[in-house]
Amino acid sequence: MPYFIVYVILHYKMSQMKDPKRYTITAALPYTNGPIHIGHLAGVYVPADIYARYLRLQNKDVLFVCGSDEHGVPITIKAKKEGVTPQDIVDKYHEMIKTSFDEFGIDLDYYGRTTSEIHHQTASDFFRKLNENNKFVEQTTEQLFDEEANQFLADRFVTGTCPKCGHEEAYGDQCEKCGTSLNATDLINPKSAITGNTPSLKTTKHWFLPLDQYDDFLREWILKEHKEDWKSNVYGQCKSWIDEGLRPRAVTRDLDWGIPVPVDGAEGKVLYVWFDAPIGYISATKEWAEKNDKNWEDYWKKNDTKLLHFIGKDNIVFHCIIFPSMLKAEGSFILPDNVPANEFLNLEGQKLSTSKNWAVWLHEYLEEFPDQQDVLRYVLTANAPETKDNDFTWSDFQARNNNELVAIYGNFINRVSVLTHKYYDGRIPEAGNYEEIDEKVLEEIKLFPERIGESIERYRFREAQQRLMELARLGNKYLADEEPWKQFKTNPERTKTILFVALQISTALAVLSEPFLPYTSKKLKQILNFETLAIDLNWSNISNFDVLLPTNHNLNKTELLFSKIEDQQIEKQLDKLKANKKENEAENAQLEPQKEEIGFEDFSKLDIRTGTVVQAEKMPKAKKLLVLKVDIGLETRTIVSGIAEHYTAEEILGKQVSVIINLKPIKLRGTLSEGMILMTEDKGGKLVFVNPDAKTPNGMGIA
Ligand code: B3M
Ligand code: ZN
Repeated sequence: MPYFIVYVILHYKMSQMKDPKRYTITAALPYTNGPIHIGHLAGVYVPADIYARYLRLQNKDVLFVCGSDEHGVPITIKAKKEGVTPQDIVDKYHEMIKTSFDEFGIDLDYYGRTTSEIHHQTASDFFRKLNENNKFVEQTTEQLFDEEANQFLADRFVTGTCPKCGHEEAYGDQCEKCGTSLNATDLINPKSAITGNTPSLKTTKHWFLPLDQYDDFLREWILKEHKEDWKSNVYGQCKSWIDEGLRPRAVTRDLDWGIPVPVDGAEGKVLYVWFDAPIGYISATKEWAEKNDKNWEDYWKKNDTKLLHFIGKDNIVFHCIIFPSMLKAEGSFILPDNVPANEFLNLEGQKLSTSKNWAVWLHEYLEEFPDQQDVLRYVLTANAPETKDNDFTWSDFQARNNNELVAIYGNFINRVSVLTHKYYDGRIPEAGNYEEIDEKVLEEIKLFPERIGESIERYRFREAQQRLMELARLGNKYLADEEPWKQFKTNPERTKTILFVALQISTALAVLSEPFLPYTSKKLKQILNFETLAIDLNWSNISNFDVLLPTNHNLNKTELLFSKIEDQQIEKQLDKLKANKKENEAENAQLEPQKEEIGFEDFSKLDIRTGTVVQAEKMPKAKKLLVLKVDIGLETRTIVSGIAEHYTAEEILGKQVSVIINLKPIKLRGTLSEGMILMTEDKGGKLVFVNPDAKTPNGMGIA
């Protein structure tokens, strides 16, 4: 192609994307096998929401979609464990996750689910089209098989050693330690997650997407065209995958939960979850379009649409390599313009983990901090893991709330509104002549939309929020310097001007905070009485006006935007984490191996009987010991028991217990103990009694 034509095409493409006609913004579909936590929010949903809200505030045509990812192995494993159906699991968590998004102001246009009919249809059609156009290779290969469970093992059904980094708990689809995407048969020493058995090999047929055939396309599209604009963590991962050599990837599985493979000869097979899940974005768009009288294809097939995928770093290969290759193979879709993936958020220095319950769950957060969604959004954005993994700590949460939101933003707004009410009955005063500082401040306000917007458009949300806070700082400093509360008596005219200017800053803050702090923005707009303003202020127009809030406009009554978070609230959260950790350790505690086998004669030598505690007191100077009198039917025995850290004497008085009565008595701290009470431990490590589950006479034998 002649150089100038290439230039024209490239130039055309780029200028188009600079000012796209519409935006399709997707946020990774959460797996529906558990509730969501702060890591999800920080990595994906808050940044995506900030971006979408920012665009909407400029009256852009934006579609922001997400939905529940309801297929895949983790869901079936969870269902098995709980003895319910996969559908039960996804129904439960779909509602829970959807509610969490609503509560935290993740302002989606549509939240779909991959068990929906439209999705099954869309994904099946997609597969069929690729199949008809010979975009797959069918291959019969040997796959891992669990004889006992009578099931093929792929993805999360199998763990083993990562061939690349040696991590011993890599999954059959991915090593979470080094991020490599794997095939189950790559694992060294594979083990079934269902039975723990070593799998055998069994042949089965699957459909593969020959990623190796997309090598040229991916090199051109990612490594050349997006070298400059994709985040370096995303670009780097893509580059290393491509450089390592792409291999065909199976897009079907032998499973009974998922979308049936829609071709003949594929009984008992379903689509691979990572084949159907990203198509979920398209299905959600279709469902939204149907309800809103829109054309879904505009958002997926028109070149003047900018498509963006917000995801976490473990999803990069799927969104940058596999899904685009699928879209390319299909032929009629646009490709993502950017995939702004974040790194991971840790919690108090440790990796967030659903299975280990090391997390701050969104639904639980709201129980402790009702109506404080914005505080969490703020802190997560301030610490967003944009370029590297980052840490959430409760003390940082408290400090950011108290020292930034309360002390700067809240304090500024509170002073302005309280003084306006006090001096002018809530009516905006008329400004007199501006001093230099006033003019400077009023001019500076106009710079903020672009300043903040520039960071947002580069996916630098922490920086964007810092820039927003500079506006609040500007306001706070202006008031502190001008001291209207001092001027009021001596210089009432000057006071009017100061408050007038401060009210303009407040108004800009109300508009510009919305993407970051939607609840606060709403409250502030209510205080400032936006409803009766003649103009609809938004991101693109606030710089055009010299006055945002006019003289004589009335404020509504004031309320506090933020409140201080106390030390006890933070301690409570830390205690809760510690308790979760302990519980989890107990659950995962190594069980002792079985002892040596014994004959019945050995067992029958033990004389175990029911008894009742008829007297109990603490042994003096012994932290752990209680001295009990236990009625064992035959007589009443003295038993010294090491349970004082778990029970008080009062608590165990009258309890029925199981006692070994023929153990040779031993002296403990000078008291002869004539028996032993049977006990075990609960999840939290507390000793609990092993006793008959109905009241029995004392002295009954236990065998
Ligand atoms: N459900 C993975 C995850 O939650 C996955 C994302 C799908 S996006 C199409 O990490
Ligand atoms: Zn690895």
